[in-house]
Amino acid sequence: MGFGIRDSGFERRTPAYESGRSPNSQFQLPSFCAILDADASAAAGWVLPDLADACLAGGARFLQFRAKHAAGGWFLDVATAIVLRARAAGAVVIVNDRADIARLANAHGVHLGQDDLSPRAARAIVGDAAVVGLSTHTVGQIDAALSHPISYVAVGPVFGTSTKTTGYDAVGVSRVREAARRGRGRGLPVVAIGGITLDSAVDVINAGAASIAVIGDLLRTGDPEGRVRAYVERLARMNNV
Ligand code: 3NM
Repeated sequence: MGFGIRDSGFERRTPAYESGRSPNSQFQLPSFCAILDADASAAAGWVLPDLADACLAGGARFLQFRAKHAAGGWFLDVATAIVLRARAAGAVVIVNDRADIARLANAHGVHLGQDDLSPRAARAIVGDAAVVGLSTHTVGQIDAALSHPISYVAVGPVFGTSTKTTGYDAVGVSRVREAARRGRGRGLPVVAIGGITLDSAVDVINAGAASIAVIGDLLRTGDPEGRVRAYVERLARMNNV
């Protein structure tokens, strides 16, 4: 399936980043990433596996599970439930921050923030074949990210967001364009995040993002399945024109 990751889990092989290749550089990221955020889901009255089902039914093939305030046992149980659903649907699922949970839940990889484990340390846990993404907010962080063993660089917040206190002003689509330009030379795709809505999705992809990641706008209408379908169809139309 996508990302060249074996269903049996993370395999230890000679790390690509030690041989100078960019890990997972052949990967084609799905253009839409549904982030299943534990706090936002609970506030909207959703149980996470049900929300995963809704997003998958709507056509999402790239999920991220994020639970900033969760206890480890609960986090692993829910991650495992989400991974089972995602794999059955042929979707990629990554875990925010926790490389240990990603590995134990048999997820495809991990999304890291600037203060989380370094990409190299996370890879020691999830393996060379896994997806490892890194959040960035400044041009300096984007440049530094290019030398890490990562699969994609995330850039945000593109627009104002009330979902996360990032400590950064909105960076705008111009920063997405800049990140895409810098990442291109390394074959590193850009995932854009922060305040993205159905109305702005096309502009963000047009600025060079390979993928957009969304939390709040999925939950806003009360119909995440329909909302995901609208994103997937709108982005698919871009490829057909
Ligand atoms: N990370 P929404 S912005 C989780 O800039 C996250 O790195 C960001 O939620 C970053 O789609 C953000 O509701 C919140 O704005 C994304």
